[in-house]
Amino acid sequence: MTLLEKIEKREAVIAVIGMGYVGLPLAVEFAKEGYCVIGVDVSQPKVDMLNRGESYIPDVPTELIADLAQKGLLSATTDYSVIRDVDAISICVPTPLRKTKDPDMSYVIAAADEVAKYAHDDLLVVLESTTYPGTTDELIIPRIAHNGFVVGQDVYICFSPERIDPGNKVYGVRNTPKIIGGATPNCVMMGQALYGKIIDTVVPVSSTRSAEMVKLLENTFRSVNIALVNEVALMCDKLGVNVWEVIDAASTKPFGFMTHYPGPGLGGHCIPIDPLYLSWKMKTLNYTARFIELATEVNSSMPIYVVDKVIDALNDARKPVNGSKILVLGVAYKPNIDDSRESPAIDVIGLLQERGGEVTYHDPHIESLLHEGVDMESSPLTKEALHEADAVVIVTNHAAFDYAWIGEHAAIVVDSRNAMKDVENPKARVVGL
Ligand code: SAJ
Repeated sequence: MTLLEKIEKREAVIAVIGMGYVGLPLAVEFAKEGYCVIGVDVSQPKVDMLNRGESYIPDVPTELIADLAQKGLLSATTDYSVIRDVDAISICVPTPLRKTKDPDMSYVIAAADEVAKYAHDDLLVVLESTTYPGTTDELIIPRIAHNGFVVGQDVYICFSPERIDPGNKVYGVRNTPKIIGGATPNCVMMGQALYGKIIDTVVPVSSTRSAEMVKLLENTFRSVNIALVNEVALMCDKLGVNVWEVIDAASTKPFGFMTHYPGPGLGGHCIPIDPLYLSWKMKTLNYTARFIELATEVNSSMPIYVVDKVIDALNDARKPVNGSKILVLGVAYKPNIDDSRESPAIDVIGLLQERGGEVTYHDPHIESLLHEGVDMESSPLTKEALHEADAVVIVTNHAAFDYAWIGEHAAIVVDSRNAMKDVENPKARVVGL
């Protein structure tokens, strides 16, 4: 049976490499469609949890994993040799930055080397990891083709950017349109045939580079627009104008405007990082991606801007930061999720501690925070804790917080998310951005 026939008959065996917040939802979607899916991950604990029918990704219910595992449609392993017997592979490994802010392609290269080891005729390989234009052509194809396979004839290679939005209750794998670019027209056809079985809308583009660039445009667009409103917040502060009112009013324009909000900075493993993959690639072509560099500069300056607001608010109360008790509310990188990677809260906490602040935090979704220089446990959010705090800083506006209650019991609230907007006449002094 050809690969296309196996795909059509749902008899293709699929491997998903990297069972994180991108790979697991994708694997589950294929398994729900009736394909036999093998998750390949370097983490033995993750592999064991999946094989026990347990989920470790909040957006993927354990009951679903248990059901699919019990039906034999979903299993996991650390052993790449399973690739010998699979028909299609989606690579969903991390693409972080090194300390030098250069792309760290080690995970992609390691996965590609393993795939190349076990590659065989009639195999589809799709890279999903967000990366710079040229990655698939330069790092994936040479490794897979190294075995003498003809790309587009013996093996099929595509790039299809992931578009997972953690915590999004409306858009998931199936109803988020998926871009796919192939090394050859035959590759796109094969990629579309497979992804079209689990995703309502699959959008082909003319090359893998184009598909890689689509994703970077999406996330650079977001980073630059967030930087714009962050700078507008700084301008409004100097003008004595309420930036949130300005944005809400501008948002009434039914065309030609897209709402973004200022905040304490950019978190997550996508928006702060992906644009730097593009600017790095452009540097190798002797081009400076000016918007990306400026947006990075503005967004990176927001944590200190928030800390300055705290310092000024304490100063108005004749309290030095040094020795003051400061309670940070919300350390996840965005509301209602349990992920603190690259969270601006880490910078805010570090900057306050450097100035002698006695900082504690509370986040209902994050029990402990262990990042460069910050090693803390979430402290209980009680009336007493609010009374004892010289200042409370809202960094992440989780829905779980009772903002009226916070305004009732805190002395000072520095609100970097306009979370207190609906609280009428709070006892606390509320300071916005
Ligand atoms: N943020 C702002 N102001 C805004 C929007 C976001 O300050 O107006 C901040 C958030 O607080 C967060 C960071 O930016 O710290 C990133 O926010 P995000 O909503 O982009 O969150 P991510 O990184 O989990 O998800 C994004 C996806 N989000 C949306 O499209 C809504 C999307 O850009 C990508 O699909 C995804 O990253 C990815 O994996 O690339």
